[in-house]
Amino acid sequence: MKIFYSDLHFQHAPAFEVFDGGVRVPTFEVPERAERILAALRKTGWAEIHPPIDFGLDSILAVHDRDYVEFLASAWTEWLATDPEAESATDKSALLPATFALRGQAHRPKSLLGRAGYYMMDLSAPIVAGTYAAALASANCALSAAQAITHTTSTFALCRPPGHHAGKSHCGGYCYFNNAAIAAHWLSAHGKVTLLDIDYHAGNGTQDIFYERGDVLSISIHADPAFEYPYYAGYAEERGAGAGLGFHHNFPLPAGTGDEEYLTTLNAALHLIREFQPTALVISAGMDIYSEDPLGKIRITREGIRQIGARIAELRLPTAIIMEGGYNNDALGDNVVAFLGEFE
Ligand code: OKP
Ligand code: ZN
Repeated sequence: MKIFYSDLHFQHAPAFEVFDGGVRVPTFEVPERAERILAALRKTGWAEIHPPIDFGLDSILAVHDRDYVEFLASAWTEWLATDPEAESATDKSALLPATFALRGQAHRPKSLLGRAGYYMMDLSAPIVAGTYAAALASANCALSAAQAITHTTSTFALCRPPGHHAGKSHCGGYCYFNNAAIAAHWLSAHGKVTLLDIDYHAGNGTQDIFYERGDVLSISIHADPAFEYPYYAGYAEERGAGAGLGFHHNFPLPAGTGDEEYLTTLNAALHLIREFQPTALVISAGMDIYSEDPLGKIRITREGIRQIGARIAELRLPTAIIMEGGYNNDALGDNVVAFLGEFE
């Protein structure tokens, strides 16, 4: 299997994120995650690791608003310029605002902190020196995987940072560019596409991007946002709008969901995919559904993860598998290999 990986991800390593209650904690989304996955893949007999191809900004601008992309591109330099000692000062080691725009009452301001609060949905997407370079490389891994499935069956993009919380014009939840959506949009030039998101968290960014499109069927299976991040999207009644009405599906799950209930839900999602008859499939593959994940509250075993992979692979569609979350670093590599192995 072709795997797309870039070591530019190392350049994105924020020291902290902010948790509920204002607690500053070391970030869960660390470079070690990608290195653990890479190490596990290297031990298999089937992983061919390739650097990504550079697709240029147009493929990203097809999904994200230009002003948002420009913000990400210049934010760190602008932040440093506000204080020449910024990089070494702990309170300036990342750009993170403390004020956020309200829906329906948002003027887009010129000031850097004003724009930061306008484009960020939360305190889990700090911008550091290498964020933009790493996010671009991550999107290029997803695009390379998308292109590869036009002539092979399945590929894996070892994306870091992840992407599914990033919308047309916002970052959040460790995500800056929506890698899977960028890949799905690229593939949509060749026919109907399905994006299936199995990350533990609802793919609110992906929902935002495809909500009014009928040519991309987007489906997300996740912890119920009634109790879990991202809280404001991912509900079952959100089914798309306009030309996209009926082409978005959310499957919220209760805390404690186990393999059997998960697989029953997955079957319903797979049924929708078979009816839609896409020419290609993109998977947002988050391994935070795992029972021992520090951020997750559902209980999928490694055998469950393998079975999820097996059932999706049974669709026999060209499939670009895009890495999203998963924070149990000791188990992450083996979980990814268990899932991917079913597509080999
Ligand atoms: C990214 B992905 C903790 C705050 C929420 C954000 C989680 C982002 C998950 N109470 N932190 O979907 O794995
Ligand atoms: Zn997640």
